This record gives sequence, C-alpha cells and structure tokens, in this order.
Amino acid sequence: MHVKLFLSLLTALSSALVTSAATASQWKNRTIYQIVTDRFATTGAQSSCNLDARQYCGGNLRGIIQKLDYIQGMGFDAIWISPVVSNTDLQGQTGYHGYWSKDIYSINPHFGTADDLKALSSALHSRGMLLMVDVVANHMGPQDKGASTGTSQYTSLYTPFSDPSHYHNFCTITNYNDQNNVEQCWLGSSPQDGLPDLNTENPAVVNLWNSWIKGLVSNYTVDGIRIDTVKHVRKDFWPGFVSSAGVYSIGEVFQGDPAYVGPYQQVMDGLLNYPLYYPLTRAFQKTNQGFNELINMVNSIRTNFKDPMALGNFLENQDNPRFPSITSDTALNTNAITYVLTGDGIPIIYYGEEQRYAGGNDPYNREALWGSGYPTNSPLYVHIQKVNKLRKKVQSASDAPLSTPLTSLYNSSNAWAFKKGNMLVVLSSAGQNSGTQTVSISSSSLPVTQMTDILSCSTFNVNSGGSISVTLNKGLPAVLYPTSGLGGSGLCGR
Ligand code: ABC
Ligand code: CA
Repeated sequence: MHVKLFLSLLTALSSALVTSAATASQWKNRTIYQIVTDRFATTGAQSSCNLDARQYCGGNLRGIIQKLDYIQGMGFDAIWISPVVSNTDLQGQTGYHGYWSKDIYSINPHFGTADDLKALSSALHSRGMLLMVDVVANHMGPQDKGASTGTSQYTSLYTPFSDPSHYHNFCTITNYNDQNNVEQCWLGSSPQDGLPDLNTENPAVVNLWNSWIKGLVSNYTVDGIRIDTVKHVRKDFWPGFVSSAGVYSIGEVFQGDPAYVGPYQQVMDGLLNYPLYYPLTRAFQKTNQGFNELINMVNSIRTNFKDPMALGNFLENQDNPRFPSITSDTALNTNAITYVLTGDGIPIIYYGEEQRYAGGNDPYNREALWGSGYPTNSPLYVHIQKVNKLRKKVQSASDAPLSTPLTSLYNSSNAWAFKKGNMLVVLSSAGQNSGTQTVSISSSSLPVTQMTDILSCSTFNVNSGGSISVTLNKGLPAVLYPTSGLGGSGLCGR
C-alpha cells in the first residue's frame, strides 16, 4: 500500500478509537499557559498583592474567563490552572497557591464555585482550547493546629482522609538519595508546618484517589492533569491513578537527573522537563556560555525517556526564580523562551513570563498580573504570538516540524542552530549589547529555497550547496521557515 495512504488510514483509525478525552498525541502540538489562579486575574478590585504575606490576592476562575482573549491572543491553545480544591491555612499563611488540600470534593471558594469551573471549561472548549488542572495526591495541607506528636492528630480537618490510617507517621524528608525516605516521610520540617503525607499504600486511600480523579475529570470536562510531587509517591501508585483520569498526565519530578526522572515516563504520559531546565537556564544566564551542555542534555533525554516529545518544557514556574531575576539581558531571555517554544517537547509558559516579571524564589515569583495592565504589545507577548502563529501554521505541514526531533547543525560559544522539519532555529547567547552576528550553516538537509525569519521578517537563501548565512541583530534569535510555506500564517504579511 502507498505509505501516505496507509499513514492517513492509521491516523483516522486512531482518532476513531480515541473518545472525547484529550490524549498525549493531542497535547503534543499544543502550547500551554500556566496560571496561578489566585494571581492571574480578578473579577474584584485589582488591589496590590503583598507577596511576602502569602495571602489570597483575589484572582479567580471567572477572572480567567474574562482574560481568555489575552491568553489566546498570544497563541496558546491550552491552560494549566492551580489545584482547584479547598485548602487549609497555616498560622496566618494561606493555601492561595492551591497545594494545601483540605476537602478534595469542594472547589476552593476563593477561586469560585463548581459552576465557575464548569464555565471556564466550556469557555475554553468553545475556543478550541484545552484545560489542564493541577492535582495533588501525595499529601494534604498543613494542620494549622500545632500537632504535637508524630501521627496526624487533626485528621478530622480533612475530607475524605479523616482516619489516621490514611496517613504515614510523621518523619521529615532528610535524604533525597533515599527513595524510601522521599516517599514515606513528610515535606516540611515539623508536624506543625509539614504536609501530612498520605498513606498511598493503603488500598482505601488508593481507591479514594482513583475515583476522585475520575470524577474530577468527568464533572469538569478536564483535558489533562498536572500531577504534583510525583517522586514522593511509590511509582506503582501512578498507573491506576492516570488510567482513572483517562486524559493526558504530566508529572512533577523535581530533579535534574534524566536517569532519575526518565523511568517515571513508564507510569505516566509526560513529565515536566526538569532535566532540561537547568542546562537551559545555564546556557542563557550569561553571555557566551556555549551550548554543549544543553545539546548533550537534549541527547541524554532521548536515551532516558520513552517519549521526549510528550515532556513539558519550561523556563519559569511557581517554584523557581523567574528568568529575568537571573539576568537582566532581554536578548538572552528571548532566546531561552525561543528554545522552550521550538525545541523538542510541549512548550509551557508561566503567566507573567510574557511581561518579563522578575520575581525571585517563592513567594516573589507569584506576582499579581493585574499590576501589568495586561499589555498585548510588550516585546515578549508579541514574540510568543509570532512563534505560536508559526506552530499553528506548520501543525499539519508534511515536514512535521513539531513532531520531528531536532537535528543540531551548528554550535559555537555564542550560537546554536538546529532544524526540525524545514524549520531552522538560530539561537544566540551574544547578548543584547552585541551588534550583528552572522551564523553560516551548511547542511544537505536544508531545503534549497528562500527562508523567512518570522521574527524580523528578513529573508535568507539556502544555496544549491545547502548553505545559508543568517544575520542576527543585538543577540536576538531567528526562527526561519521556507517563505513559500508561510501563506495564510499572518506572519510577515503572508
Ligand atoms: C512554603 C513557603 C516557602 C517555603 C516552603 C518551605 O514552604 O511558601 O516560602 O520555602 C506548595 C506551595 C509553596 C509552599 C509548599 C510547602 O507548598 O506552592 O509555596 O512553600 O508548604 C510542588 C509544587 C509546589 C508546592 C508543592 C507542595 C509541591 O510545585 O508549588 O508547594 O504541594 C520539593 C518537592 C516538589 C515541590 C517542591 C516545592 O519541593 O519534591 O514536589 N513542588 C530539591 C529536591 C526537590 C525539592 C526542591 C525544592 O529541592 O530534590 O525534591 O522539591 O525544595 C537540582 C536538583 C534537584 C533539587 C534542585 C533544587 O536542584 O537536581 O533535586 O531539588 O539541581
Ligand atoms: Ca509520600
């Protein structure tokens, strides 16, 4: 049979088998905008948010609905929101971030109602966007009562985990090299401020979680789940949980070693790409750092993970300092974001990243976005919009740039060029104070045609020998695609 015909029959067959739930393959060509629900948009007064105080600042689900144009305007076709369940407080601090579960059957009243969550879900779906919800199965919120002994004494605080047998006895995680310690002990230093660690070996706990996640996904038509603290629960807990969810799952294993994180892809679809995060940050935190470490990591990820394209790439999130707090060089920032948007994997951009928010570690990286006024003309907003337009345009192109693993074509102390399908990406670490930089690339795999840099709209030709010289300005990257393939993209007047 003709190969193309066979492939399209296969695609038709597999989409017929898929029900309404969004699978890994449906998430792979999406770009995700990560939201801290309390800090993204409010329907109330846009009061200033004191980050140190760790209070609710007023962001809510209805606020997100009102700002979907802002998100979709940048080209995102999926959002990830904070955990939605009601949370505990702790001696004046609150669960504004959503990770301190109290009652897993009720929606956090600070964020809205069950109907508000349903309304967000349908507002997204009517725009062709997907909803990802953050979920936590490892622990509940701190007890806020000053428990004095090792076992959980205030279990009546929680729903449905109200029996001491639902919890591991208190011990604090002291040794991250001891997997048993990481799984069985509590995050936090004392029973007072620690996160009561659920006994995820207890079949009653397992059953409650599996039926809960199934209900959450179906009640709110959730398309994907981000799973918290994955390495703190035994690996074989997860297959039952994610199959009960029945949608794409992406787990958080906060660790930089691909050999440690990789095996978790045996138990869920995707992982946040922490192994990539550290070399990516180092490649762009200063000028002229070279790209060998980053390139080696891209390769190492290929050998350690079952499906690198299902990993979620990011430069910022709620647990790490924002990139502009590491360097004020805007060109380096733009290059790092460009890798997130074009490299192998699913791009995730953290709210505020598009406005170059510069907060440091938790809690300073959780600014209220209403302070920005949501401008849609800021440089990174426009940059992200352009690359996302290209992603949309090439989503079903025959050269398949989004699903083709990158091939490195050129690498020096301050430039790296790689190709995915016919998309050619040239990154620079020369910095914002550099002048023009010419990167000459030669490869028989380049299409012999005119290429347009969709960022600057400059054009460059690949000559018959397969060489192209790309000029970069002021340390900014270039994202090139055959000019003839840009029709209808809205890019560079096409
Ligand atoms: C609160 C305060 C903070 C205070 C903290 C102790 O208590 O706000 O100021 O410092 C939620 C809230 C937080 C809150 C915590 C604790 O709960 O968002 O504000 O902090 O109450 C997830 C979520 C995160 C969430 C939780 C808890 C878990 O993304 O937002 O926090 O539900 C560990 C966990 C990881 C967790 C993270 C915060 O802590 O594994 O799941 N994130 C090493 C360890 C990691 C560890 C990390 C950070 O440090 O290996 O396990 O993450 O503490 C690399 C290595 C890594 C190493 C890094 C630092 O360096 O390869 O292994 O990570 O090179
Ligand atoms: Ca645990």
